[in-house]
Amino acid sequence: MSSDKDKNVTRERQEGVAVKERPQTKKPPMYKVLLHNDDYTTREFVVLVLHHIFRRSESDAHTIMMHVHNNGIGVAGVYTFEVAETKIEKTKQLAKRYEYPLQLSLEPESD
Ligand code: TYC
Repeated sequence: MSSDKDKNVTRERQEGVAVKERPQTKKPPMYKVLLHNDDYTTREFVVLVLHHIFRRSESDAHTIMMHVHNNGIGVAGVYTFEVAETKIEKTKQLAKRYEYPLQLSLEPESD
């Protein structure tokens, strides 16, 4: 069986067209969504957000919320840029509706 690379080399030879030798397997850049502590947002609301928007189990949601409560900041999840932005936007809208000052931010995963 001839490999993709062999097919590409054949095409380059026959048609004079350079073709990428590797299929696009490169992983997209990933971003951490950070949750910030404050004195006004209720613990229950933060757990609700982590469970329903960030798809954490109830138990993980509670652990993450307590981590943020105790340390000032924590990771809600790691996503591609678009997914991260969408989750941040949904959370901000929900927080606004309930008049909580909950803050979130985005950070590249590798730094
Ligand atoms: N510190 C808040 C309280 O005691 C709870 C809280 C946790 C708020 C995490 C924000 O990202 C947060 N009610």
